[in-house]
Amino acid sequence: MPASSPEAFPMDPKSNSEAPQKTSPAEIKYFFDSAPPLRDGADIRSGSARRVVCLTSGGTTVPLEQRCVRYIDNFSSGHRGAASTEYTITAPYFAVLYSSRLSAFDEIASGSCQPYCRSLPDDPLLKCFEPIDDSNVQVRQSYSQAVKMAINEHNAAVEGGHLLKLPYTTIFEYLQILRLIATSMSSLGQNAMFYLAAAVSDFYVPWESMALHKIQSASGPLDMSLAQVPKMLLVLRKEWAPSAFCVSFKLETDSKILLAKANMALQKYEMHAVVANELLTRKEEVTVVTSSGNITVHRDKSVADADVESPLIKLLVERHSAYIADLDL
Ligand code: 9Z3
Repeated sequence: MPASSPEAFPMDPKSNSEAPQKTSPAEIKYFFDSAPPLRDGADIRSGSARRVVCLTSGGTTVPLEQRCVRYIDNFSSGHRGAASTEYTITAPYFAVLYSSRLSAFDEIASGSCQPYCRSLPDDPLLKCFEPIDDSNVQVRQSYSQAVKMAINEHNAAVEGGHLLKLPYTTIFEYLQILRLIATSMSSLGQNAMFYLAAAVSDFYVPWESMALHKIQSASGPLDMSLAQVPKMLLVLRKEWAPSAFCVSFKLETDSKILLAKANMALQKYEMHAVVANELLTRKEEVTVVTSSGNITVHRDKSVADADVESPLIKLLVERHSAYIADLDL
């Protein structure tokens, strides 16, 4: 008898008894086959309602003193991460955990570029606002649209639970936050994605061998040796979040070595994609290096204000969906 028809389950004469009844696989199948289709079922099946991206941005600092006055920095304006966050939230992702660089000193407000603030000037407080009398300040007309959009879209993303911001400054904070996020996200399996655009220090001073106080110049030229920061990408892949889709970035200034280095990272750290970019052209084009070949993504120059992150995120979202579909088979 077909399991899809109610006749498959004639009433059991003992059905009134107190003994727990065993549910047959046919009953379970009938229940689900005959249930009215779930609203949003397609979204849930495709995983889009549960997908989360951990997106890192900005450059990590390496302090030279525990009570830090001086530090070594890694270049990154944070623009790539901020733009990518905005596009990722509108893609079929439920949430973005955005870890970005805060200023090296608590007293200084600016760190790296933040989502929804890309169209604001560098010093928005001074440029966007004007005092109108002794106690009131207003937004300058020329910036009112940009300020309104930044506040509305940012607040909607945060209040809607789509954007969680986790700031870091030093290499110590960055890697601890990454490990915390990754181990917490491992339960999402293949629905988790890592998009590691932060520029991460290769060398550092281990905390225990670091001077406590400001290094004195009277002692003569500074001669210090830096230890290598342990490579964490393979640990992320193998231990912290083994089923997640992982994208790392490779930055070089010499175009001749860029693709070879990106390929090396792809293989050595078992990334699903490595985005290769050159410092001077990073806003115009990037090459996505994968085991099935390379794809170069360009900014659409025919559109004013177009950026390379829009097609880049589109491509990576497609790749992540294909990765999930493959594992689901
Ligand atoms: C990148 O390559 C980013 O695309 C940029 C973005 C930092 C160039 P901006 O923030 O620039 O928009 O100004 N990030 C990763 C750089 C990095 O440190 N990669 C490591 C490496 O190259 C691997 S994790 O060895």
